[in-house]
Formats: sequence, C-alpha cells, structure tokens
Amino acid sequence: MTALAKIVHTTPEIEAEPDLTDGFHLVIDALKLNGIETIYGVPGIPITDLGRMAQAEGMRVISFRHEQHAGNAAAIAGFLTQKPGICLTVSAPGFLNGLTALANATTNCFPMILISGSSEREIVDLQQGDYEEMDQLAIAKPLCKAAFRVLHAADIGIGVARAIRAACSGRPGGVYLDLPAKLFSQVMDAEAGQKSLVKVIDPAPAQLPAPEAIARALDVLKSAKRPLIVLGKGAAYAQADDAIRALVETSGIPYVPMSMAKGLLPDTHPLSAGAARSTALKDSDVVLLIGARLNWLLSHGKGKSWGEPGSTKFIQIDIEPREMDSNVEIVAPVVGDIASCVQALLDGMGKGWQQPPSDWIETLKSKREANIAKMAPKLMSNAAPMNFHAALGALRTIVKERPDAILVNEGANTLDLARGIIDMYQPRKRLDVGTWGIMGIGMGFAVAAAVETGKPVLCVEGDSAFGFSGMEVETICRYGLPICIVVFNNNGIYRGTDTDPTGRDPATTVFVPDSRYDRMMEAFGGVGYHVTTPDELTRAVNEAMNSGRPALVNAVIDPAAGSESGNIGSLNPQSGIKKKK
Ligand code: ADP
Ligand code: TPW
Ligand code: MG
Repeated sequence: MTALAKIVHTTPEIEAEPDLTDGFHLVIDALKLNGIETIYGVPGIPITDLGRMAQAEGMRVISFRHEQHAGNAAAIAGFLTQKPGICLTVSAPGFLNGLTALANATTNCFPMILISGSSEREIVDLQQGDYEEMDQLAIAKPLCKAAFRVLHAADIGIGVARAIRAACSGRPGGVYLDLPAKLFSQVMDAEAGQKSLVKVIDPAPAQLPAPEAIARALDVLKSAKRPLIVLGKGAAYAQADDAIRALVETSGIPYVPMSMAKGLLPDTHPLSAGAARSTALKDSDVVLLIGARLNWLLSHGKGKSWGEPGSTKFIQIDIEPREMDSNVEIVAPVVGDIASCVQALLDGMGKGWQQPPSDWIETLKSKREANIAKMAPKLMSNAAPMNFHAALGALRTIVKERPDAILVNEGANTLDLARGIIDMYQPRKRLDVGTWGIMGIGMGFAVAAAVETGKPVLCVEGDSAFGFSGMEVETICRYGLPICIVVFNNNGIYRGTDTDPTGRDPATTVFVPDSRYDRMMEAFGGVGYHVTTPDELTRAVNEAMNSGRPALVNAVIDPAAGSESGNIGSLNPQSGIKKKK
C-alpha cells in the first residue's frame, strides 16, 4: 500500500470525497520514489510522526541518541551508495547538532541531505520567540552545497528532487532541506499529490572529458621518467573499480592510495607504493591525481614532501573544474567524472603504451620492502603493556582474514598507525576521519556501514575518539548490528601520562585511568571484553566478529606509547615565548 492510500477516509459519507494526502506522506513518497529506503535521525517536534509513518511505510528508520551521529551515518551512507544519505532532525538545537555532519559531508564530497523540521516562518521572521525558533535555512547555507525550503505540499516533490540532484551531481556534497512544521499537515488531493512527485532521472550524469584534455594528459604521462598515480576517496566513491585497476595495470604506473582509497586495489598489489609513500611523492616527476585534492593531506603539492619546486608535474582528474590550480599549477587538467576520464585515458593508451622505466619501479619496490621489513618485528611484539604496533599487528591479521569487513578508524596515534599498518583488500572498506581529521565519526559511520552493506564492521577507536560518539553503543545494541568496537585505551589523548604542572587537576589530555569501556557495551546487552595482550585481542575480536553481535573490546595500551598529535604533531603551533633557562 502506498502512503497516499493511508489517509483515505473510510466512513461512508466521506467516501465520495476525493482521496487526500498530506505533507508527511508526500515527503515519504518522494523519498521512496527515488529509491531512498533509510532515514537516520532523532525524533521530536515536528518530525516525530514523519519517522513513525516512514517506518510504517516500510522505510528503515534508524533512531540515534544524538543528531551528529545520525548525520555522520547519513553522510557515509552517501559515500558507500552514491545515493544521498538522509538525516532527519528537529528544529534549532537538533538541526545544529546535525549541521556539523552536514558541513563535514560537504567538505568530504559525500552526498547527504539534512532534513530538519522548523518553526513557523511568520514567527521566526518577526523573531517573536517560537518554540525552538531559528532561521535554519540562512544558517545552513554557507555550510553546505545547497539549501532549500518547501512551503507548500505541492512543492515537496520538486523540493526533494532538487535536493537529490544538488547532493549527487557534479562534486557531491551536503544539502539542507528545510521543512516548516505547518507543511506536514497540509492536505491536498491524493492524485494531484502523486503527480507532483518527481523521480530524478540520472541524478549524477556522466561528464565526459574533452578529447584534447585526455591527449594532453597522455602526452605528459608519456614524458614521465618517474610517474605516480595518487588515488583519493573520490576514486573510491566513483565505483569505477575495474577501470581504475585496469589503468594502473595497463600503464604499469605505481600508485599511492589516500586513506579512504586504500583497498581500491589491494594494498598488497605489486604496483602499490603505499609503503614507500615518502619516496614516491618526493621523487616522482609526473603525478596523476584521481579524485584526490592537493590539500594539506598532500602538503598542498609543494614543500618538503615533494621534490624541488617545479620538479613535479601534476595531471588531475576531478569533476570540479575549480579544483584545478587550487594549490599549484595543474599542467593537464582532466575535468569529468572519474569513470569516463579513466576509461578515456585507457582507450588513449592503446597497444603501444610504454611501461615506466624499470629503475623507478625497482626503487619503489626496494623501498617498500625495506619499510615493510623494518615494521615487521614491531608488529609481532609481545611486550607488556601492549603498544600500538603490537595491537595493530593483531588487527592487521584479522582484516587480512576478513577482507570484506568494513574498518572504521579514528583517533590520533590509533588512526595514523592503523592507516599504515592495516592492509585493505577491497574498495570502500576503510572509513575514517577524512579531510577535516574530525573526531566523532566512529559510531555513526559504523551503524550506516552495517545497515547499508550488511557486512561486519570493525571499529578501531582511540579512547578519546570513541568518547565523541560512545553513547551510540546503545543504538548499536538496539538494532543488534554486527559491529565490533576496539577501544585503544591509553588513558588519554595521544598519551595518558601528562600531568597538570600545578598539581591541582588532571592534565588536559588525560582521562580516568584504567577505564572499562567494555562495561558500556555490557550495560546495553552487548558483549564486553577486556584485553591486555595481542593474543587476547585476537581471540576477543575473532569471537565477536564470528558472533555477528555488538561487542566492545577494551584494549589496554601502554599510556606512554603514543606521540603528540600522532604523525601531524608538526601542525601544532609553538609558543613564541622562549622558556627561561
Ligand atoms: P582524499 O582526501 O582521499 O585525497 P579528496 O576528498 O581530497 O580525497 O578529493 C576527492 C575529490 O574527488 C574531490 O575533489 C571531488 O570533487 C572528486 N570527485 C568525487 N567524485 C567524483 C567523480 N565521480 N568523478 C570525478 N571526481 C570526483
Ligand atoms: C571534533 C582534536 C585530534 S585527535 C584527538 C583529538 C581530541 C583524540 C586523540 O586521542 P585518542 O587517540 O582518540 O585517544 P590516541 O590513540 O592518539 O590516544 N575535536 C574534533 N576533532 C578533532 N580532531 C579534535 C577535537 C583531536
Ligand atoms: Mg588515546
């Protein structure tokens, strides 16, 4: 039964009247018509009934404990599926709680739509103090790709269609859709309502690159002595996995994956230069960027991570033309969607393609092997207390044995070391803090990863990182999701050993020592584990993942093992005041 039929009046006198629908049902029908089956949100005025009705109409409605995590879930659902993830919130405070996730989605180029109920326009605009009054549309606008408000039930179909198109087309991003309370109860003729809905045709149209752009890019690539491909999360998002693999293998060009592009080709691929990243960036003469921006994560394409100024030529594939020359000159811009651009490059390479000089391949291979060999003994350490490397050595094996599991990862040392140590084998299996390095994505990403893919999820969380979304373990237990959380518990942020020089309070970076995060999971009916060695960690995670039930492993890590800000300590400003000797 469609939602429209639901409020058809049934008493005999009224049966003669036309069938009616309302704003609630039109929103649900518009989403369903566009293949959107899941809503992530937190209920309350004025959207409580919207969630209830959506559930009654067969949509999956996942209720969180805080909107930020519902928003993060929606954002990563968008990344995983190429359909905008939907986050539903109440007005003012709920909207603001969801806004961080919307801004983060926009920054990371994930398609999502934040739908918030809002107060009465007349009262908001005269600032007369309505319940949860706020001009939400104005506030959302600078933080997302597009923002729309629907005032009439007859415009819901168009409003939802515009939101979907804005989120998915071109560079994906976050969209805000403002739905004032009054809209939901507006009634209109059911048939007219049905006709007002729009099924968005081809929401992310292919954007073909210009043939000259492809020819230029191939000329530059051919001239390279030490070429490199950098795969970014845009390449993972594009779901052009086979074409990207074919491009790497046909060209014979080594590649470095950005964090969330790991696994697009297996990290163990012979052309992966991931374990020789520094050498690869520094010594390459031509770099082909595929869905990766030259932002801080690539040292803006200049400086000490790279060779002498001007010694590296960049080719960039991106759907966003304004991304070109954002930090340094792009000698061969290739504007278009990644699937089309990569295919065009492949076609252009043809049969006569020359593989890159073998000394370059050998240089990277030997650097990679040396780095892997240097790391290996650290990963096998049985030192007590356990350090990051030993714990990650155990998890590395688990992921190798379970390549279809999704890895969610946040923290500082916990993030940086896991990214380097845990090999990924399949596309879109590594989800993390992204472009902002934001803490708090953990539980939201984990929930959506489980809901959208049905695959097991392993969450590797710093103890601080986990705290940002830890209450959502209740959500995980409530929906019985196959999520195993491992908290790397080193008693604090970066380390657990700092002290307040005055001796009055705990240091700003430390937590209650020896906390038992496993008991949070037990509080809601999940399984908790407390482990202190790599062997215990392995056993606990395997047992948890075999069970498919919610679990949290409190992994005790040496509080002295971490370094300040993980591997980005150099970004910390230093005091200009010299200490007296
Ligand atoms: P990373 O952090 O992994 O380096 P970024 O988020 O910086 O990746 O870059 C992703 C880039 O991918 C963005 O510039 C975005 O415009 C681009 N992008 C996303 N989807 C596509 C697509 N389908 N085709 C082309 N470019 C895309
Ligand atoms: C929204 C700043 C970066 S990393 C981090 C914080 C608070 C936590 C590091 O401690 P953790 O990891 O998780 O215990 P570990 O292994 O090094 O001990 N607020 C937001 N985002 C960021 N990035 C911060 C604060 C930060
Ligand atoms: Mg910590």
